[in-house]
Amino acid sequence: MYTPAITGTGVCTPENTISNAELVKSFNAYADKFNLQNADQIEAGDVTAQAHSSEEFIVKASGIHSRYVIDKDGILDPDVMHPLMRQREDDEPSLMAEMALDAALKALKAAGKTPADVDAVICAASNLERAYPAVAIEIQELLGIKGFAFDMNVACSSATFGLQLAADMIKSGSISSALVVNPEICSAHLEWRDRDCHFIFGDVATATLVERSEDASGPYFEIKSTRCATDFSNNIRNNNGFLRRSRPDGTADRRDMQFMQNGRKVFKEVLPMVSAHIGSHMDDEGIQATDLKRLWLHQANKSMNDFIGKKVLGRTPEDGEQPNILQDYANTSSAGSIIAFSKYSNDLDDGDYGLICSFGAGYSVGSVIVQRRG
Ligand code: CO8
Repeated sequence: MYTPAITGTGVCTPENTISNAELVKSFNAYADKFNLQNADQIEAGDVTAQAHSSEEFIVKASGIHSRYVIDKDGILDPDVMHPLMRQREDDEPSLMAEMALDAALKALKAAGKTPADVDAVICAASNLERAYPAVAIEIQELLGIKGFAFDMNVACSSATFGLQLAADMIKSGSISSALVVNPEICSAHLEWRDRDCHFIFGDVATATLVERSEDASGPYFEIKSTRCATDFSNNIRNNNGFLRRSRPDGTADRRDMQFMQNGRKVFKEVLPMVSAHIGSHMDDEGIQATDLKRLWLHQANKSMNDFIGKKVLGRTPEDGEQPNILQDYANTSSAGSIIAFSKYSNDLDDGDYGLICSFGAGYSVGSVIVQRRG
């Protein structure tokens, strides 16, 4: 049995940002136009008028102030309201592969390694740019990695589920290292015309290099234990898929072809699930709340994280104990907890424990207990 360790992480952040003020201004312009164009049906009660969004609501309900996106112009154009991305040729790198490549090169650099040191690539994300060939195999090719690669999807929990797979393969000896990459183009499956959710998501890619601890070139985080759990729910759902064309009304623009959620229910049901999951994972590993130096939680909602932090630690977390990045990045699905880990882990001391946890659609929850070494 080998000991798996996180030896490097990387984040690819798009250049464009959208502030809440910009987002609300464009949404409200869209809503006004919609209401004008549909005035007669609204008057007759056949169509519901679009209500305005508000910056105050967004910050209060979510803690989000801004988000990074690949294309800003399309999203903010009241006549478009979605990102515009050019069709790439088949012999060009796909967008997800390009973002993942940037994050992967940063993770390799942080670990002091090259692609020649990597045996496998796992592309774990909440949506894949195409069905096949796997995006992971394209990333493997771009990096010049031998071995194998595959895609997987557990929505917001994709990164922690991917880390469990990588850690288990390294433990067993079937591979000695893996890159787990999480390219998340959430802007392309978010419904920007729905005020209930238009503020929630952003784009980013993260990469985590997992190696045998004995191969680490510098300080690293030993993966002490991982735990994944799922429990079916329709409260976060996206009905887009390859059967779309076969259905009589299967247009690409139907509301349920984008992200759908019952946010209130998710909030109420996922919180106890996550708190209990982390609690029993720590109990089984003999880790006390007082042992934990840091919690890197999924970045969906500030109040949710405040609640989980308090439940896990048994007190209100001190500044920096449970870092949030969602105020700047919004929810970036599986990448969120890895961004937090990447930005806020280097200051831990030898022997310190921390916990990475993601949760979301499925429902799904994944936790990874790590210990700083060196
Ligand atoms: N501006 C003003 N008012 C608004 C707005 C707005 N933008 N939006 C809603 N309101 C109104 C509502 O209409 C409602 O009005 P009323 O009381 O008259 O009905 C009122 O404000 C309150 O609305 P909510 O009850 O919806 O507000 P909440 O306080 O519940 O906050 C949240 C909404 C922020 C969505 C919150 O419920 C939440 O964060 N829930 C948890 C969500 C979560 O964690 N989801 C995980 C999803 S991520 C995941 O699993 C990955 C999926 C794959 C990625 C997809 C990428 C696109």
